[in-house]
Amino acid sequence: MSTIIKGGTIVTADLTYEADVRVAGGVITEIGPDLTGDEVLDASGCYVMPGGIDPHTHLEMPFMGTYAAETFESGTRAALSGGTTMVVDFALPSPGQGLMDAIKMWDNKSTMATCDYSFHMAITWWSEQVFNEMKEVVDRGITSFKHFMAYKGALMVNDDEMFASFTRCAELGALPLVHAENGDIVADLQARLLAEGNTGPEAHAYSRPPEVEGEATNRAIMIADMAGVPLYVVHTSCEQSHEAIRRAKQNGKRVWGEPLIQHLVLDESEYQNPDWDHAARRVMSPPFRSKLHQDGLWAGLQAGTLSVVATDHCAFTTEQKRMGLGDFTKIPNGTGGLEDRLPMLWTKGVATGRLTPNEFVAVTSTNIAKILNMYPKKGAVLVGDDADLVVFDPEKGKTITADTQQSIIDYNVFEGMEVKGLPRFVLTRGKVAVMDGEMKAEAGHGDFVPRKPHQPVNRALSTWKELTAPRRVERSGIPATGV
Ligand code: DUC
Ligand code: ZN
Ligand code: ZN
Ligand code: ZN
Repeated sequence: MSTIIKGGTIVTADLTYEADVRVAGGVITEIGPDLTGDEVLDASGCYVMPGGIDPHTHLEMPFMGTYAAETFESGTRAALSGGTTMVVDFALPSPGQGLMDAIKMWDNKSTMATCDYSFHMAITWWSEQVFNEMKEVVDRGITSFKHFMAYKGALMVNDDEMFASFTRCAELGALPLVHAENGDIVADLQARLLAEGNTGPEAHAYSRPPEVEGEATNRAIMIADMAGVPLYVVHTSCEQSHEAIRRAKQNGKRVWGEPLIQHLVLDESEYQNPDWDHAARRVMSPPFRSKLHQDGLWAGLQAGTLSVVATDHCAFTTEQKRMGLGDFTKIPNGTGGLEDRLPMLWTKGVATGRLTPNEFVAVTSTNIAKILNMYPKKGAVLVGDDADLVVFDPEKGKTITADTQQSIIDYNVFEGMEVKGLPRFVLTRGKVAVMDGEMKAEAGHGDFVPRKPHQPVNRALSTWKELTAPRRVERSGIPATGV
């Protein structure tokens, strides 16, 4: 039994060409002209691309006194509906909890996933146990470790803990990730704003200015360089952070930045909306920025100084958001976007001429597959690879609304916006999950994707060690003291 994707234009990160694709047994078995098979999917007028990979989701995550309401089942359904065929979620131990214990919890939650998934491991506390367990985590196929530089008193790690963990990552061939915001300063600004009577959601943005992100990004880059390890900066939202990443790249450091589709499209004016619910639903960290920062993020994607577009999908219901009525610091931080990332990036990026279709594939799929060491199993259209594919119709449009979304959240931060460019078919390991717009995804179809440690060649080319390694000065005589 084989399925033929017929008459489309294949678009990968580096090639555009016309060919049919044969899919059998969950993988691509043939690419070429005039293929025939048992089932034919008409891709005429469409682009056939590697399915999107969203490397930044928080599904069913305990956070800020509640749980992200999007489940692995609804979240991956939303992903597939929008052409994303893999998510990488964060296994998050509570401080004091073992890492392997957290993996068990995430294994249980993810059994209902409709598409493939992998995990990053969050380092939320530090001890000999954590040091030792990091090796087990890597052996289990989880080779990236996330560090929160914010959320003081909860998830935040200090510089000494970060340096120890980054050094351990270097030993294990693992990749450290950072949520880069100066958590001490955020906590201070939050307290001041509250004391001055600023309790509304707009104060959330005032408590997390671009400077706290720029400072932390630069600090994390320097710490990573001293540990001799590459660095991936999640949700890069502002020019201060982008600038630090750009400078690091220019200096030969392996550092990657990840803007979110929300930051690329929505801006800080959302927090000025007189409707409390409207503003609170858009509270996330880092907050939305000004148009100037937005332009900088687009420029970074064009220049290649920013590498991946993700969502940080961490979705709460309106009722959950209302936990923060009267105190903005208690509004659960997070927004959704899994379903809309590809259509929105196409509409605002490709249709406007900012990105080429090949660049679109690079930043939504291929780059992260390479960074996370799962290329070309994921992120490519090649014979032998997983048939995670999106057949994308650039002429098909819709108005985004929560009424028709797969996500179980009662609103959508892009509500009312038009997109042009939607999946006609989506295949997850060869199985058709979206058939001409109709959702056919099956709970439990998704598999965990283990990842191998990076080869030494992928490690950071730190100049710090050679330049400042201590060299003892041999002296022949001891100078006389006193006169
Ligand atoms: N930011 C959010 O807005 N939500 C989840 C975690 C994070 O860093
Ligand atoms: Zn995060
Ligand atoms: Zn974060
Ligand atoms: Zn996140």
